[in-house]
Amino acid sequence: MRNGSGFTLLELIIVLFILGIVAGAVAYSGGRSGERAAVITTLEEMGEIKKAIRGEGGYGFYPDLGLIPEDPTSHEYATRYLCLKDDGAGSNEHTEMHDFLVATLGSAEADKLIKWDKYNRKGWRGPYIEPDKKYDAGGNKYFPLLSDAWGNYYRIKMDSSQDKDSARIVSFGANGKDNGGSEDDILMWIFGTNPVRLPDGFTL
Ligand SMILES: [Ca+2]
Repeated sequence: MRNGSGFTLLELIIVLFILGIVAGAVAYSGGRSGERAAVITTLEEMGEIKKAIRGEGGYGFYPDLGLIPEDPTSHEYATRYLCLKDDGAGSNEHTEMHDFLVATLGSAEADKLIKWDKYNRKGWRGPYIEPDKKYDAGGNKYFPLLSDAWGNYYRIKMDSSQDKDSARIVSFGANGKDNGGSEDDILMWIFGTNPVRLPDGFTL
């Protein structure tokens, strides 16, 4: 049953079917490479966070304060403490940092650590990391919470509070859900000997 155009309906269907497969394959490979780039970007950012906490040449959140940044009530806000700027007593960021130190160490220690002591080489001298600044609707600057390539906040987790060797930076990965360190979750230990946990099936 040939018609004038030289194609049978069956041939046309086969051609369209093959085109569909090709288009699907292209979209899939594009999606996969995008996902790969997202994992790599996330790992790079986690590396920056790790460096800000560990410090280099004695300058870092941990060497300065003897603490891992964590929020007593929510892991979501942990990385924020790395971004706060010491711009003098009375400023919002100074107060926020002081509150964190009080909650973690009590007020006597907090009062000591809130300022840099050059003789003992201890105390706060943030920021330790500078994420892109953002502005709210009123034009006021605020620090965004650091988030991974999928827009979810990094967590800092420890097996128990201030258990330094178990401290890791956590991204929930592409699905944005906490899989407890399995599936697509990405983990980077800050001090431990096991450096990173990559998503299932992912190789660098
Ligand atoms: Ca996940």
